[in-house]
Amino acid sequence: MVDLKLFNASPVIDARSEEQPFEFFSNCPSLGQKRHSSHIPATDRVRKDSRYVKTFRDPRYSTLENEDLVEFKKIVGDTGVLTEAFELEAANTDWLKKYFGSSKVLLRPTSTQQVSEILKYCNARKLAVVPQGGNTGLVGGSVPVFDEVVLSLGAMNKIVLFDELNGILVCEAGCILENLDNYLLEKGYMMPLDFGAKGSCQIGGNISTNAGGVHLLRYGSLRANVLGLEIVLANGEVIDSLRTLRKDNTGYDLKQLFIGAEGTLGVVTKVSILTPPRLSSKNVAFLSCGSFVDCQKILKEAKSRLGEILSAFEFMDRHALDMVLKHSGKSRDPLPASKHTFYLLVETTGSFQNHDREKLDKFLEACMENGLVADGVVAQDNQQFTSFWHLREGVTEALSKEGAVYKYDLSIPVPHLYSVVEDLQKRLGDLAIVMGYGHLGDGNLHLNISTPQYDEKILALIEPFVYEWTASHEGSVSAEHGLGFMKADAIYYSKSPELVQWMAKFKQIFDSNGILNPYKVLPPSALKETSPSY
Ligand code: FAD
Ligand code: 2HG
Ligand code: ZN
Repeated sequence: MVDLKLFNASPVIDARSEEQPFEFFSNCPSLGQKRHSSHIPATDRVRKDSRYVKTFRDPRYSTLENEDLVEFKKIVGDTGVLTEAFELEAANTDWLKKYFGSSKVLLRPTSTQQVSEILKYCNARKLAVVPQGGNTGLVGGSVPVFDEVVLSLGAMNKIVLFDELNGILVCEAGCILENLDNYLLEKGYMMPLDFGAKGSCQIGGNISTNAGGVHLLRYGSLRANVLGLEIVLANGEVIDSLRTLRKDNTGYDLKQLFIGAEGTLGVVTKVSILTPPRLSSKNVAFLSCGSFVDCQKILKEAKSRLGEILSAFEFMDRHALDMVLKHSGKSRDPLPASKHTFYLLVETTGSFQNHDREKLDKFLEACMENGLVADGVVAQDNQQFTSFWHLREGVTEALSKEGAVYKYDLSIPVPHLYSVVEDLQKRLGDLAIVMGYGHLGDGNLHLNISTPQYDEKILALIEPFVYEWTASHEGSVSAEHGLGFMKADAIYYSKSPELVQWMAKFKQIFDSNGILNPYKVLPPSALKETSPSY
């Protein structure tokens, strides 16, 4: 038996800081979301991304008029049309408080029919529209760039049915991920995806970003778990592919086009999803490790020794851990004896605790004997389980409290995955703290660069360096967060011009007036080539 230290971790839940130094408008209610922005002085509402300078409002789009509001009220009623500045502030501001729109209206439909009528009207009027879920996206995809109409799905939050035999859930797109998981808890099932924003993000947003998260390693991507979708196209047409079949090879699988389309091809209104059984035995080990090569060897050991019970394999470097420890008051270092360069969080989920624990112990024993693990601890109870997970999932929030953060979500072949962090730290020297964390089991690095404030000169040192580095190592510039507004131009680092042209053709088919989420995902130049109206 491995002699791992016990650690009495304390609970580590903290609210997102309301003390952010930049953005728009005045005070605002939360619009039903858990987190929202506080008042930020007008002088600080500087758009932090230089892409704004290069992006011009497309003159093909109409400007909102009073008659439009009258029409919208006919569709969704007075309470479904929000126009006060204080009501719009949160919807115009992204989670990072880096991207700001200036929409004058937010619509809250309560049915597919209403979404259809809204889009039909906006398409005819050429009013641009941004579909918005929980607004937790990290690439500026969920907020308007200019004055687009915000179409919020939050009021469409009903569960349609749950098939207890097969674990198939059908629900509306605005259901919050954590609420769905809590609903399934009573039924003995769980959502196949999980990540830090679960308390605010919506299943429609998850599907539209093809969100990954910490359990993709075990349960697969949303592409594998989504069985059907109901989608409203830009012209109001409803595509009903809301099937509940596990297997269905009749023709093209059209729903796949809308998974990960970031609201540019259609609005997801209903979802049918396969959910795995919730198993009773869970363990998590928090390990430290001296080198990235050793982290990889531990991953290999985990795959072969834990096999079917391995449910997460996450990593973070010391900078990332320090960031959480600094900003999350109640968090404690589980391995305080000495500092190490890397930390791993290895989770198992199974149905028989003795069996699972024995496997985990054997795995840890092997890692210790081979000198791969420097130190480690296994959670002894739920509180420790939660607090270990908070150390990993709390990094994003901690970073947002530190100051400015430049975020890159990269897929890189695992042997090279951490080299970009080291190369960038060398390049930036004392100007920034460069850190890496993420879903090592999936080859997904979250490269984050923390600086006191946003600075164009620092951005110029990071980009295009990071994108070129990633492309030269056969990686992807978006592993799981999408392209949004931030990375629309960067698509060519991961996709050939020919593939981008095919994407633009699909955009033209589904949204010929280009009203859905403009300036996102595909660069306007790519759309101009396919559509004469651009
Ligand atoms: P939004 O942010 O509102 O929208 C995201 C995109 O989807 C936008 O382009 C929007 O237009 C579109 N959209 C939203 N709803 C619909 C709809 N119904 N129909 C059509 N288009 C729609 N992401 C991961 O993949 N893995 C992680 O581990 C992860 N961890 C995170 C942790 C934190 C603390 C935070 C803040 C974010 C994290 N994210 C992660 C990013 C984000 O939470 C996900 O991208 C999430 O899926 C977005 O869901 P949302 O409902 O907030 O969508
Ligand atoms: C995570 O895995 C999220 O924690 C956020 O995808 C990553 O903050 C980030 O860069
Ligand atoms: Zn992630």
